Amino acid sequence: MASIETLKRWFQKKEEPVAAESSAAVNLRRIMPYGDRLNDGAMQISFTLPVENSSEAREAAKLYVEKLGLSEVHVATAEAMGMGFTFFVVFGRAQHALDFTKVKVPKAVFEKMDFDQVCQFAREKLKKRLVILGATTGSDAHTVGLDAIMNLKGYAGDYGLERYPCFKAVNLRSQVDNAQLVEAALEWKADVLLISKLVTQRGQHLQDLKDLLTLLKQNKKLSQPLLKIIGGPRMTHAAALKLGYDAGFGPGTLPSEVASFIVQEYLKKSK
Ligand code: B12
Repeated sequence: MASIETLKRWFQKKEEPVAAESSAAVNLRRIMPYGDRLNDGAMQISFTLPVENSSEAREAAKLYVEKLGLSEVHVATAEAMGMGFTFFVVFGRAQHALDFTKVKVPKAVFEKMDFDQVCQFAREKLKKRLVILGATTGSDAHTVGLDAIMNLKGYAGDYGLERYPCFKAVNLRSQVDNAQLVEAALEWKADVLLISKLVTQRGQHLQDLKDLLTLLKQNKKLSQPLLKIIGGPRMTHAAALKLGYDAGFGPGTLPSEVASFIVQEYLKKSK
């Protein structure tokens, strides 16, 4: 384990005048990791190697990070992780800079509204109580994300969809089969499907999501329009669109954002 003094020395190695540093403006066309000084490239990486903790293991961790292109590599922590595995925390300096102005991330386009605004919008423009079915599908047993969006009490001080009088929100919970979900959509005459996916081993979540779309397309008795929205910590809007869904929501999503998207998108699609 590295001492605090060693780490301090590591961070302070680049001797640049502090005054010049603090007055320097961030150049968004050339951003770099920041540790102690702007643009010092300092990064912390953690990973596990399948070897016993030893001085050779620590050297291997250092060599591996150097192979990734980092310089001034320093192994800060090496901890045994059960038999034959060691966990490392390593510092190093990156060389590369990135043009932040060129980074583009597609996001669902909608106006963010609060609880009352969503209800008013639905009352005035939809004139219909939307039926929303939520499920975590396939083998996935994670329910917390979907519950955060749907539960009456809500998430982060934001009411869940079950609270909205303009929605009939039904949470089918976890490990729901694609076929079961389609049946439920028919039975409830669903207008919106909310699918949560957390477990992503070997891309199985993508296959499940593709299979669900195929099943939905085959069934001509489903309500139209039918919004299909997916979410989860590894989900992005771009990935959802690529799969053929209407939107994808990732970490930190609030129920009111999903509610806002639903009412606005439903109106667009029903015209
Ligand atoms: C709690 C938890 C569990 C609990 C789940 C309890 C429950 N009832 O949900 C239990 C212990 C059962 C569990 C089991 C497993 N888990 Co687990 N689990 C977690 C953990 C710690 C937290 C997940 C969570 O609740 N997050 C909080 C919610 C609020 O966040 P969220 O899901 O991101 O949701 C937000 C957004 O993504 C979005 N959202 C989510 N869904 C939806 C849906 C829609 C429609 C919309 C609009 C938005 C939306 O809105 C939410 C609010 O902002 C994560 C690690 C982590 N820190 O994330 C691992 C994690 C998800 N689990 C993982 C794994 C591997 C497993 C197991 C396979 C472990 C095992 N070997 O047995 C099993 C799988 C069981 C199964 N069959 O699914 C991995 C998944 C890795 C991967 N790439 O697939 C993680 C990432 C841990 C890790 N780093 O390895 N797990």
